[in-house]
Amino acid sequence: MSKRPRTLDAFFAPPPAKKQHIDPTPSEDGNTTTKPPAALPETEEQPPSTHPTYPFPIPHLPPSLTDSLPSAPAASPQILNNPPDLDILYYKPYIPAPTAKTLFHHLRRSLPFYRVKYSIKRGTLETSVTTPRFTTVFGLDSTAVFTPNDDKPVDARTGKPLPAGSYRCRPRPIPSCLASLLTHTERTTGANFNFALVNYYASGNDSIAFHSDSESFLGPNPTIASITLGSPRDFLLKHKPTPSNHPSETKAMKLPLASGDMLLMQGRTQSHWLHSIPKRKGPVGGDGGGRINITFRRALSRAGTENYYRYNVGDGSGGGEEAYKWDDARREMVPWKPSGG
Ligand SMILES: O=C(O)CCC(=O)C(=O)O
Repeated sequence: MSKRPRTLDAFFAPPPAKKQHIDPTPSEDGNTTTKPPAALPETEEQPPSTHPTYPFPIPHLPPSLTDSLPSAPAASPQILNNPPDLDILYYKPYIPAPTAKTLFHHLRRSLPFYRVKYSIKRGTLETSVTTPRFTTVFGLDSTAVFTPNDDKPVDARTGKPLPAGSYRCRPRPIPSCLASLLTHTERTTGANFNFALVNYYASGNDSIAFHSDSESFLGPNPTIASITLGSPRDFLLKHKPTPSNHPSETKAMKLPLASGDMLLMQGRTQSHWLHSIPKRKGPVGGDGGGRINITFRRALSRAGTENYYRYNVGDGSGGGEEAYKWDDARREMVPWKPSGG
């Protein structure tokens, strides 16, 4: 693959091509691979993103990276479609290691995170749950849009302001540092996204339980791009139980995700498979054990917006949960206070 010196901004700048032509070619292990798209143009530095819903301004990506960077994606994806109902493109990596490292540190330092509490009812018993990782979310379902000069979303069809109370939550526009990565990922994959969900796993003790992203607000067979930055973690997959499951289908698969890797989950993956990041004992390695996961998705209705903000920022009744911000001196997320922020 050819290499030329490029900036980090250039790496994530919206590339010119509309949609990549997927050209499957066989690889040594019998799976198929696809060819990467062409190189991307350079762009100017941008000011931080601001919005009344952000607890603090969110910087744009750093203007330069001295390293030489290859064209993105850094490797052709492996197609994982051998087990029944699985349809995943595994980019290993999508972002080359030096860029992934810079991006990890930039996003960890820049984004507001939350440790959301919510309650679940099992029968008559109500249990309080604290999400076992830091989360944050930006975006808006496809029924509404943010216009450049409007703080509030407007109706996507008419462009008119939405009636008061249309959303219980307060949707946040996607800041430029994530928007450029989103646009690049859209061009790489041919998918369209309107949400960026970000998880921060501070250590091996943070996790996400087996689940599928199969909510009706994503529509049937949603396409979800999932990017890993920072420390490596195992991504487990197992087929949802069905009466006729073959034993080989119910066996969990393990993908050892490293910094810069991307999974493009599509087709029947969400309707038939569960995935998780289990807790990990002992040192996690790389970047002090911290890992960022970004998922880009497309929500089709307001229910998606309400759900994503409820579970990734907080219920919004008192303005949301307390925001956390990375503290470089303490090497941890600390509650963010406007005066000390
Ligand atoms: O951290 C990951 O790789 C998985 C995240 C995930 O499954 C989710 O956010 O729904």
